[in-house]
Amino acid sequence: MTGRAWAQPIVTGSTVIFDALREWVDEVAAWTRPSAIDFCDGSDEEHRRLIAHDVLQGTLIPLNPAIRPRSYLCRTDPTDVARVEDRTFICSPDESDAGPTNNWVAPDEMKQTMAGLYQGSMWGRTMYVIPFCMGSLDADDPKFGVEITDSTYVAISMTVMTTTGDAVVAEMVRRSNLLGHPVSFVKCLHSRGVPIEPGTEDAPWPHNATKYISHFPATREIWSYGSGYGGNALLGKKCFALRIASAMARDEGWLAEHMLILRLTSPAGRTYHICAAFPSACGKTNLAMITPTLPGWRAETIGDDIAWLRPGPDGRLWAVNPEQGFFGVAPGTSDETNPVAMRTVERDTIFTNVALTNDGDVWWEDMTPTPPEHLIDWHGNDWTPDSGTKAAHPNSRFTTPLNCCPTVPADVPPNGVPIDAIIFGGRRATTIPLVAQARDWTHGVFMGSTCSSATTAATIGAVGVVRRDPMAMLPFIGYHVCDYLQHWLDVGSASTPEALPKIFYVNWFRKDAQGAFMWPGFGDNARVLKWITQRIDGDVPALESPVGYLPYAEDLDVSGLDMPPDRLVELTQFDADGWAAEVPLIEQWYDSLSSDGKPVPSELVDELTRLADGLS
Ligand code: GTP
Ligand code: SPV
Ligand code: MN
Repeated sequence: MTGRAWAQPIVTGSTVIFDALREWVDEVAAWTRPSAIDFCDGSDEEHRRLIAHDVLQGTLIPLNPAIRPRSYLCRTDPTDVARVEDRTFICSPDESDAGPTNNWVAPDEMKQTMAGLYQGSMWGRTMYVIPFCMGSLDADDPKFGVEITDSTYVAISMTVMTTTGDAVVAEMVRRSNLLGHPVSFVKCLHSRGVPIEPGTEDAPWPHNATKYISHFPATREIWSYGSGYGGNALLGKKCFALRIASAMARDEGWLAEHMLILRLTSPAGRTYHICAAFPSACGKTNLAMITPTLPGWRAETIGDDIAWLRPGPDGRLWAVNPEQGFFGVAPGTSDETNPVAMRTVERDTIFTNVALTNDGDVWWEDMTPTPPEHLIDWHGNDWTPDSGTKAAHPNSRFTTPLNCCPTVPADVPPNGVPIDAIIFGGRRATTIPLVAQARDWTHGVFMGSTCSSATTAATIGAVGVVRRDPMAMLPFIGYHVCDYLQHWLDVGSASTPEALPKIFYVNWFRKDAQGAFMWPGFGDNARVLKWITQRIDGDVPALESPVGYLPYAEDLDVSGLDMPPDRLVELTQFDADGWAAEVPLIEQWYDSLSSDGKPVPSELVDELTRLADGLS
């Protein structure tokens, strides 16, 4: 392979940024001993070359170009299939800054351990240096990063998920010259930890049983070792855009959140911008790509996983999607549930851990009502419907550029869109109603802080266990959770109730006694969105309950739905028994959050007291 040596001049002008980069690249190369260094330019030609490399390597399998042009299947090692939360560390200088929801190791100690692991870890491999930008290059305050990785799959995926290469370096140089000093960038180091010893063959999916996903918020660095999968390895995503960015956001007065961004236009032509935070594999991509079943409503997709919300001079929160691509859950995606995603992945897509059909296409559970008679499953083995196993891994995913999605608007403003509503949610079979509106910002922050959800395959560990997941950020808050909750309150205090988004809580996942979902979900979630927009506009009354404003059943537009009235009532009403059981769990949760002299903010404790009092 002939990549470009990193030291070759890229743009003329200031060289300061290269000095900072060069020093770091040299240092990393001296530890990791790669056989070549490839400074990625972000060009299409380079993308094709890297893909060709991984096809030769056996990491990427070309799909049938007549069915899915320029698309590939990747099968990972079966033990490297999701984020590893128990191997994820927030290495703040002070342990009390990591708080009770994060693993902590002192920065020096972690760096010593990991520097040992990185010794010779890229031996025999190419080290890619990938300058990238989170957010538009034209934004007032885009955030820059450089990922060093020894994985071609990661290099390819980074060019799909972010803006990379020469254009980024040129912008870093331009801004450095304007500032008179080098722009800062997040140093993101990644190695799979599998050197190629002379005379040995490389594996299609090399990874190391020892894994570390370490963050150094004080110095804005990320060190990742051992995994090649998703959020463990594509360091612009969860590591940078949530964990490190949440620390930046705290310092700079904004919010970095695990949220989709949706633009919704009513039949009357009024446009709303909505952010929603649901835990991993709980419906963000699906809501971001919603095809409303209510006539006349139109939805556009601005982001599906991460939102950076900055207060504008008008006091409103302006949201940008810092990413350029989707890394979406495949299983459950179909023409019925998410036709927009099905159009999005028709071309230029890398599928990871899905099944392969006889004609060289992909398949996953529930993509079609009846599975094909024969497949090659995600392990590479023959599969039939009688196999009794999943053909695709439950956390199998598609990696696709934003511009493949037919509902992504062409003209998203670089500094974001003003947010009218924030929705929290999770996967709960009981208790949590279909939708509730917070009384005000503080109550909304309380709602967010109590978010709970059944765990999914997006992270290694047990599936289906209900856990608290504040703002859907439990695994992504880069500092003490109580400081994070206080920061949310502070962002509210810095604005006015009129300018702030209205806050809601939804639950698409209530189940009946037979275990079936009670709410149809997907496109029909537009019915709940309609009520939310009516509440924003003050067009519809609501019932005040201890858990916020609830819809009167007759105000939810269920026209055309086969929805028995008693089921709608059950979905929307306040469940006194359920909440009586829930409140002690929230109390326990709050008790577990106070640590290191940092209590849960008193305003939120007051909200909990108010809820408990409301029940009695
Ligand atoms: P991450 O990418 O892990 O952050 O996930 P996500 O929040 O984007 O979740 P996604 O939209 O990919 O949905 C995850 C799973 O939930 C898929 O299998 C979907 O089919 C399913 N799902 C999404 N929305 C709904 C819904 O409204 N109702 C039901 N029953 N299932 C849904
Ligand atoms: C999530 O787990 O929330 C994801 C997938 O979006 S990953 O990029 O692996 O974090
Ligand atoms: Mn996510």
